[in-house]
Amino acid sequence: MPLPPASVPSFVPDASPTRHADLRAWVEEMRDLCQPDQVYWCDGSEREREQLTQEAVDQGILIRLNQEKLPGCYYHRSNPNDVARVEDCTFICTRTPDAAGPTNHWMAPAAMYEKLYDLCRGAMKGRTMYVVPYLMGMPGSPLTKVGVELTDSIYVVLSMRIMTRMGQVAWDELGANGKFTKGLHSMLDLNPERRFIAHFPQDNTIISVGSNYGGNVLLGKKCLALRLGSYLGRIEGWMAEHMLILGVESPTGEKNYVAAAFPSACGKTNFAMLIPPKQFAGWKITTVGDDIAWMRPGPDGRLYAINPEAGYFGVVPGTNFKSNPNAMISMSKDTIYTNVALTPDGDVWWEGKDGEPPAECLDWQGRPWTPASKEKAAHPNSRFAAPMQNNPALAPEANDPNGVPISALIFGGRRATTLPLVFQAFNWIHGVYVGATMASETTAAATGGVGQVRRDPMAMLPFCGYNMGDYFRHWLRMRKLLKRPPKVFHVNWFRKGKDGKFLWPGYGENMRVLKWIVDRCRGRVPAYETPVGWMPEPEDIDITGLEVNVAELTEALSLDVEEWKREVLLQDELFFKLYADLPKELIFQRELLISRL
Ligand code: GTP
Ligand code: SPV
Ligand code: MN
Repeated sequence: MPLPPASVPSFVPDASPTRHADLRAWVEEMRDLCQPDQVYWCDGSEREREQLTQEAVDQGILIRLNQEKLPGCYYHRSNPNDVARVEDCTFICTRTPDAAGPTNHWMAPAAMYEKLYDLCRGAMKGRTMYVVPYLMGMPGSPLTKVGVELTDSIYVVLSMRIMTRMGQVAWDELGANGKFTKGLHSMLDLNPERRFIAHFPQDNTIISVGSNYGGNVLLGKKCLALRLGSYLGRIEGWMAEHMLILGVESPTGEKNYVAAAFPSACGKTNFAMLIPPKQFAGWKITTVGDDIAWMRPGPDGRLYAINPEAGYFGVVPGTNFKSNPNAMISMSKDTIYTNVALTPDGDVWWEGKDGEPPAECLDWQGRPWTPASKEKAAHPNSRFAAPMQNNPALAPEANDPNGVPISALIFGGRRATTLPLVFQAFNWIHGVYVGATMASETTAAATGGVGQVRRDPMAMLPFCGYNMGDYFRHWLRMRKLLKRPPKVFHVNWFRKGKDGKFLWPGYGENMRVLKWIVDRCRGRVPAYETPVGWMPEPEDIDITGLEVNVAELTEALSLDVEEWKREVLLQDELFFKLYADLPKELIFQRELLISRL
């Protein structure tokens, strides 16, 4: 469908591919508000992708990369003031502040609508409003949701086409009367003072203005799949979690699935695409998802998970053929790179890529860069958006509407001290306590300081769309809906020795810990009881062929009771904040831990 020329009356109802009356009325209302020159309804076709890509290149929004080295790949630089999620500008607009809870920013819905509609009034003059229909989930899954994002950013349209099942497939799923999440996005003038990511759970609506970056604007991802998703999950009896999902296949063909919640930039994509070390011949890891899990009780009483996304929006720096070959291959074609460095031959570069740095290139802001430069060439939160089909380890089950049965849920943070390499929670309630009290050092994935330890319950602190105390209660309640609940574990790949170096090599070697976890789920390995949970003896973790020696592994697994006493005190910060809403089970768990210590 060619773009209508600007002189054509801007809204042509018959151009709409849907008979959905509410949707059409809403699009018309938003067109009146934003006053774009034209409205373009996306169909998700290849032809449309080509046309929009060409237009983005013509407008300087995308740069075509070297098509011999990187077929179908494009390069984008965001505004330097707009490089990560902005938690301070993210709001949950429930009717009462209590419903959003003390860990979310809140504003009354009417006040927020007024503020944002004021900002959007006429904001798309001279621009096109793209109507982007998309699915979170696959056609036919009971968990799948339809979203429609109105946006004035071609970058968003092209990224949504990679990250979600976008286009006709969503119109088909929606039908004439289906439910859908409304999303309105305008870049405005990218002024951080006018940047808001607002969620209206009661209206199933998201409005995002003033940004053009990742989780702020790809509204299916953090806004729908996690913030509104978690809100709906509580009402509808399922869970929306910030978790990767992977399959573990043993040499005998036994298959297990695990889901793991690590905070932003703490290793989900790497773990989901892990390649086992050569000592694990015959073991295979397959990726179901790398960021988000939607889970519901299945007919057999187990917890079943789908990945609602269709692509990966992954951290680039540090990715190479040694740390994550599957990610390297995933981003070798049909990928949009954002905020990495650009070499003179139209290739991309970043800190931690294989090989030598280029003698010269342009950094993420377009400034000349050489290896002598003091600043980094790629932004620490530079990202790739790649279709999941590119991943050689993609699990075929990633398209299964029923999802996969989860044997283990794994929590993990980036912790230089205290937290051992791995431990298993005593039971579900203790597991909820372990998840609720987890913490991690902050990363470049959100604006603000980097490296400060903060509580990040279930890796959901920035993503829980309602009161965190009620969220814990929902986790506890899910136990009653499950006959065979997953076992719960905690891992820490990031513990450091006295020399300041990581004690554990991480990446593919995490297979060694994952094997212990799977064996625990199947009741095949012993564990010993400690105050914090069940733990392996060093000899239970296979370190053959590793540079790590038994002393280092023992240190990675060690528990220091004095450190743990401090840890429990640090948990108070969150518990005090949530005290009024905290389920009493968690307070009992805390008492039990203190007495064991
Ligand atoms: P989001 O996309 O922000 O949700 O991040 P993520 O959780 O998917 O994190 P990702 O796998 O992209 O890893 C983030 C950073 O952690 C990268 O710089 C990785 O190189 C590093 N990392 C990942 N796994 C490990 C590990 O096992 N050990 C160490 N030391 N670093 C790791
Ligand atoms: C995260 O920050 O957890 C991400 C990146 O996955 S973003 O999509 O920007 O939220
Ligand atoms: Mn994430």
